[in-house]
Amino acid sequence: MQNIRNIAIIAHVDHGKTTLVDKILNFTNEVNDKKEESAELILDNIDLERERGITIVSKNVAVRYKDVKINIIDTPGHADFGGEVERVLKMADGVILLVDAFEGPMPQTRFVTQKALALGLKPIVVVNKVDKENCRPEEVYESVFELFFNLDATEEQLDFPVLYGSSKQGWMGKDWTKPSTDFSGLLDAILEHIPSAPYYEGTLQMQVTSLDYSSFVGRIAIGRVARGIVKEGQPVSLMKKDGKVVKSRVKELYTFQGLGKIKVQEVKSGDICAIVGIEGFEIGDTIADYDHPEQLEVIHIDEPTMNMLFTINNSPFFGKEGKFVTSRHLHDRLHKEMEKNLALKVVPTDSPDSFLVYGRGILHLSVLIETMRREGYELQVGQPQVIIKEIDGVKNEPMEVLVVDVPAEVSGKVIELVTQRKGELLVMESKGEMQHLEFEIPSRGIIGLRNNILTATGGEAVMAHRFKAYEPWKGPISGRMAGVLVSMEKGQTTAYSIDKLQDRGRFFVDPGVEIYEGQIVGEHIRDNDLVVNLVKGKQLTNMRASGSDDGIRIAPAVKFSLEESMEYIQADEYIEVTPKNIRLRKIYLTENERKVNAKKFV
Ligand SMILES: Nc1nc2c(ncn2[C@@H]2O[C@H](COP(=O)(O)OP(=O)(O)OP(=O)(O)O)[C@@H](O)[C@H]2O)c(=O)[nH]1
Ligand SMILES: [Mg+2]
Repeated sequence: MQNIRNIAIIAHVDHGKTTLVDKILNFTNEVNDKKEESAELILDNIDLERERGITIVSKNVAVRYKDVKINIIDTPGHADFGGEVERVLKMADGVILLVDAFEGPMPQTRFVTQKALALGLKPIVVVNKVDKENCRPEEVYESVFELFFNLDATEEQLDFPVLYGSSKQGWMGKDWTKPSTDFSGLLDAILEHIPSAPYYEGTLQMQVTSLDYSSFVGRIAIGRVARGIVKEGQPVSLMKKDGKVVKSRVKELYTFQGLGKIKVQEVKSGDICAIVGIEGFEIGDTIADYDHPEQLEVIHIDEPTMNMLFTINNSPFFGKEGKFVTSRHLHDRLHKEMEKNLALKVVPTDSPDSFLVYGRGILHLSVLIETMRREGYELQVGQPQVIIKEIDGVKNEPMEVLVVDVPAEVSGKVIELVTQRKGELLVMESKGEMQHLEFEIPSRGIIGLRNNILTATGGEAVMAHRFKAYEPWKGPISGRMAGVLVSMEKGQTTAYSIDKLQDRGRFFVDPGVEIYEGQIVGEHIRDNDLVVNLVKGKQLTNMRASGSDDGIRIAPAVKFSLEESMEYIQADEYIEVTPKNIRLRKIYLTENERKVNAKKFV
């Protein structure tokens, strides 16, 4: 008799899911007093996840505790990857809902809780980060209870067990004021409250709920065996969403162990496994019996909410900093990405040099662009556009719930900024020493908002948002308030010329940098664009070390991250992305061309 628990860890972004999973892996390794043996590790780790400290794709791990195998699924908390969470919940019988002991439930907490409750999963609530100063674990527990209640949890679900603790310090227990020393409290709660994964007899049924990718074997199908047994070498039927049935064969079979996978001969229903060798599968397909296939209910995948134009780099600096620069390169890379990046769609345009790339939000798209730039690609991207839909003849746009926590004295500024962008204030209450604000706002209005709110609040605001629904168009929202400073010359910037223009705005480039005509070199203090010459200089000043000319003090250049750039540019502008630089530019480089084409962008 197999003894298995399948559990997903869900939470708002940064509430500590991955830290918890990491520490549980450590802890159970110690308990079992042996290191991973003979585990074939084919689990890939993504550089960007490490650097940015966010989870981008969900991961399966498994631990052994008191002779029970616990499959744990770590999920991403950022709203852009919410669709992923919804899918992988299908592999679980229960969830650990993690909530930050200061922040309490946030928009993504609500979303993932709602999905878990609707699937009838058994919840265990963990109030995490009780080591933080100013934390308020009891209040947070109360608000989680309230959240469950508002989401129509059943009596049984409302009776959830709760643990308090600190993933970082490595403990969870019943009383937050009396730290325990390890995770046994939590693991015992899993054994006690999460039902054992049942074995169902019958012909094979397994739904592909996520996928892994290896450069050696290609795409690997991951899912929970719902019925019967799957065996290595077994011929199977792959049942597609559209009803087509394709004959295939299980080449290799793995289950999860620790951080890796181990090769096995067979997997019984109830366990989660990875299958190599199934050609052409998609998420939601059923792997079923060869002769008598029966399909499981198809999973729907979240529609993209945003698109961006990806085009080859045609700036005057084209080809100087990257290895892959042609439209062929761009085309092939984007199509390869679609194999593993489920929520991504690539659509050709009238021009062979450009593609419309559809994704789930700024972060989702920026992760792709950042990855490409590190691989050596040069490309340009346009302003992100939200996807407008016609519903019953009415123009609809995506609306989001926006939550902002700010110190009370600056909350007025935040409300003003959000309201200017057609946001509507729905909730305002105090939370510790902070003011908690909830709005409903068009997705369009959120693009570019973060920068403004952080500036207006001296960096104190904490913001989170997530998609709510499509609703009728809310009318025009003004774009960027400020105009930009555009270079009229190609050449090297001089301290002299930057200094002379300092009262016109703030600059994005330092002295001594190569720029081109049409490049955006700064932000104007007025709302119109201004063409400036940054390359002229007195002969003498040119010769001296940049920035050190007598009597010249230049404010440091403002450097935008890729995401900030994506939120900053307007419809008539591009971001030029190369392995070495992120530059902003006008699509039309000369002032004359811009005048002629101005009408295209209104
Ligand atoms: N003080 C404190 N910090 C913690 C604790 N647990 C996690 N953190 C910190 O919180 C941050 C986010 O932790 P992660 O484990 O990456 O959070 P996550 O929920 O996996 O985040 P996403 O995957 O991006 O949704 C990190 O800086 C952790 O070190 C805790 O118990 N106490
Ligand atoms: Mg994580």
